[in-house]
Amino acid sequence: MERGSSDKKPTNSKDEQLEQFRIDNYGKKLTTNQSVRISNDEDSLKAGIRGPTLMEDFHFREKITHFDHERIPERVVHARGYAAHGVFELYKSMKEYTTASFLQESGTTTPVFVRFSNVVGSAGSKDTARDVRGFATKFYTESGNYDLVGNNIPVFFIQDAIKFPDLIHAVKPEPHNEIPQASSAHDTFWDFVANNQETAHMIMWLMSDRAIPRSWRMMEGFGVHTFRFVNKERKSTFVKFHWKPILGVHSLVWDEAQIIGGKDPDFQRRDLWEAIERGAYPEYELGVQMIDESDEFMFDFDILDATKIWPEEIVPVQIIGKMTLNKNVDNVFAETEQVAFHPGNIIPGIDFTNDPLLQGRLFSYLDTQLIRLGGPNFAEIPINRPLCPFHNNQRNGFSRQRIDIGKVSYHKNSLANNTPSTSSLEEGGFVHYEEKVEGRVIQARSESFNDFFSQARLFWNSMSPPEKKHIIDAFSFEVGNVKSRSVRQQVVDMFVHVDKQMATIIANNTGVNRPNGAQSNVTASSPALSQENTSRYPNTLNVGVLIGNGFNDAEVKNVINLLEENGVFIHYIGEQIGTVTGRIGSKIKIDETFMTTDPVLHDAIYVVGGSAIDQVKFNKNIMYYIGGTYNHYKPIGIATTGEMYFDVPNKNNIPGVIFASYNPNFAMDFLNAITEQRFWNRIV
Ligand code: HDE
Repeated sequence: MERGSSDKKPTNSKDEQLEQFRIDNYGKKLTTNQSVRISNDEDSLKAGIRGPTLMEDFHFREKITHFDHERIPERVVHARGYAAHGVFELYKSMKEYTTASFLQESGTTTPVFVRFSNVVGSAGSKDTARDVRGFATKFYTESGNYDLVGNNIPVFFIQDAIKFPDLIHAVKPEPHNEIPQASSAHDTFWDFVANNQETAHMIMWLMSDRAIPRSWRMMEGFGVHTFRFVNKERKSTFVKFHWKPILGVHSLVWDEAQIIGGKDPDFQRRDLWEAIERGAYPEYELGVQMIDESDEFMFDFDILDATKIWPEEIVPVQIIGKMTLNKNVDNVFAETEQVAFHPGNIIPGIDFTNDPLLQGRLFSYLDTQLIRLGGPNFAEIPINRPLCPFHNNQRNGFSRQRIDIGKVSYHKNSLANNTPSTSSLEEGGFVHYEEKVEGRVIQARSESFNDFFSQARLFWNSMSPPEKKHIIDAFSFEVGNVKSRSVRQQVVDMFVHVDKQMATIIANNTGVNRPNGAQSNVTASSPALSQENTSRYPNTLNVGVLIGNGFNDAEVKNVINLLEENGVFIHYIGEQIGTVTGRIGSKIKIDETFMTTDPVLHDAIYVVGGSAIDQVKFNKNIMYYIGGTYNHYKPIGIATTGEMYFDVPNKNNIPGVIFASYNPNFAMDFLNAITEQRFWNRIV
């Protein structure tokens, strides 16, 4: 029996608000939108049983017309996305720095809605493209909606919003043939990069493992820009926002990401959906970096430049709260597609800075939403409604839902006692921060924005050897796909400023001359940038168990129990959907066959083996799964009954391959290997 969620208890105040809009069609009579009951939904009204369809068939016309208009424009960027509901809980009062209502008392909880997205691909493209991930959070606070519209990379390609259309035109499929989809590996993108060298730092991140996250649950989020906190005394502090995933930051391997794109284009949305459905709620801590206004010019980078980070070792991240995503949407169109994020949605206690990238964004979001959501009334769409009611003199427009009563719709007035009335600062009115500004009207960029390579090199210096190798491989793939030799040469000549050895290998791999320029002389590194130093847990990693009949009941049970106790997700993979039976009769339900899944879709495999109807094919499949898992550096556990599939000398010296025979600690060793996740020192 399939039912909507309207019979479930609301999880928080936003959920309660949404509840009044949810419709459960289960068990109801079919009607038109005018509520007229329908007697036939199979055949249109015709003049004669084999005759033409009649115009007067109002049900047919209404049904088809509605269908014809079902699509709205996809987002011009971040078109492919997926969202979930949750809650943010404050650990630590930030009263000293800000009056933002949701940051006042520790323990305060605020409903949130989060949309993750890919920037480049169309709505129907694949999840695992090499790309920046959007990480947009709407906080439904008591003083209005606050949107933190961030990415999973802390810097951006460009410094001024006026260049955004150029960047996006260059990275999207080329206009003459609409190729390639969801990929930056083509001429126009790299031509843009080489001719706009402020991109250098961002490109290092984009070529790194950060651009192919294992899961949205395992990536960081960043507000990117410098914002302000403003406190009761109207003192402002510069602030950058960070989301830190509790599970640590983990990535796919590029070859794996490409295969997943075909095997399961929905890999990341499925991962989020399933984790939430299973109650393994994704969690992220909110961190802030703060710089006192008086220290604005203390750094060797401009704090208004969105191509720069504030290294965590210089400006520490203070953790102030935690967000938990605990509910999937009921309807992707109504919620995920219609949600409208806007960095301009701020609340008292938070304010903007003069970052020219942020300033431009403040115009773009509302503007794009006017066309995407069909007019100015989209704040009335349930997912976009604030929790507190809103009152103003705005009226009319397409699809107005509310019925504002009375004849007064202007300010100031006497007929309605001058209401709705404005609020003073003390009453919670938003008062813009009174920043002192002076200067000439000028179209130019501050010289303090001119250092493009120091932090790009800082990033490179901070990478572990496997991470550096992945970056070189990514460049070799991306630039190798560029047809213009001149562009390939320009890219190599640009990235020599980051690292000469790196650029030389890329030059060799892409058939251009070795670069002559000099690399930046930065020697510092920032350990916080390397994923090598992240946390590792087995929770929610998924292990494919390759199993047939005749397994060792006690051995398998013991291993699976330990993995499940530690939060590992188990998927039994066999010859056919059904059950397999152990030596002493225990039954295991097979969830997936070798055909329906693939080694790229699992974080590790446990090779149990056994007997099958077509033993030759069964064995061949197991060998394929071992090969795929091994080549992507992932853990492999070999049961005593699986030995024959991995018959090599020196068994104990293969990184991340754990054998059960003669090993009383097999289950724990395998669990530790799963937790480790990748074994980069493996020879593949
Ligand atoms: Fe966006 N961006 N952006 N962006 N952005 C949009 O707004 C834009 C930038 C980000 O899940 C659009 O409603 C400009 C930085 C996310 O619905 C659009 C510039 C960051 C999302 C737009 C930037 C972002 C968007 C398209 C250059 C990270 C998806 C649809 C200054 C801090 C939100 C829409 C969602 C979406 C404009 C740069 C994050 C066109 C002009 C930097 C997460 O308005």
